[in-house]
Amino acid sequence: MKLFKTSIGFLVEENGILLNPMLDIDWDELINRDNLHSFLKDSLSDQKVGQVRISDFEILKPVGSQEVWAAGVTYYSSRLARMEESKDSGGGDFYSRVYVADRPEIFFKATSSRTVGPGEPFRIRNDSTWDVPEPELTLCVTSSGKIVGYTIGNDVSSRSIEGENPLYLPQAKTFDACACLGPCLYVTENPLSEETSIKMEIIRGSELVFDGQTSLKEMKRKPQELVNYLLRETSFPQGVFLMTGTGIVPGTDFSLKLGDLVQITIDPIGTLSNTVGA
Ligand code: DO4
Ligand code: MG
Repeated sequence: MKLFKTSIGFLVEENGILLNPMLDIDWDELINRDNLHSFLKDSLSDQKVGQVRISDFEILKPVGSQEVWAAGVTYYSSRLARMEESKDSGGGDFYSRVYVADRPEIFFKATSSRTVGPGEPFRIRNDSTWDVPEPELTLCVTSSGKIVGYTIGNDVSSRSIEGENPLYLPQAKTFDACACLGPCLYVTENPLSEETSIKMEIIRGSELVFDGQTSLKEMKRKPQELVNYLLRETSFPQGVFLMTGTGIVPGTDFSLKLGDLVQITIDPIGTLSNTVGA
């Protein structure tokens, strides 16, 4: 089922039917439940639950006060891209080593306040010359380390800054409006299938300037493996969001421009659409 955060509560969509369970509960408390799926099921069985239309609501980013973390170099295509962009700075070897190492690359991406939701503009850095969106399956993880939902993330990145020196990674990754999340939390009892596809289109004016596709099969690490590393020595009292890395990298001649529309689709979660803003 899909769980949407709105300005006046939350909505649940199941089998194409959108319902308002009218529960007076804080978002942080709601999504930090290990039994989120059964909790939502039970709340939908209440007689007072009414059917609604999504167009009557403002859909917000599905994050409360949680931090957003990200894994990197989890797809072979990302390993290749990182090696290419950092070859002149001597950083390439780090990426081939982390791809095969037991310990994954995991980094802090954003506070909730630096993320944007569906339809909201995101930013690229003014001091960067090469910028890309990174479409990533994003895990909603409880404080006990359970993956209770999935959303779509865009780990917006500066390739010129991360390529200049791997030590610049935090500046390449974290800045105002540097991450997009949404449109909902897909809450399921079963892990997403490896056949799940991730697609990205970038539209400039009316022209499709990039489209690409991958699938979870191509991901080298398992979602739970990444979560276990993230929580090893770090606690997240309200839970945490974890982006799982990109498997789609536009060619070296591509850089985002102001006004570009980025559409990322992961069925069954939906499509996350955002434009590059000032
Ligand atoms: O090591 C740099 C970051 C890689 C990344 O963000 C990704 O692979 O998605
Ligand atoms: Mg990434």
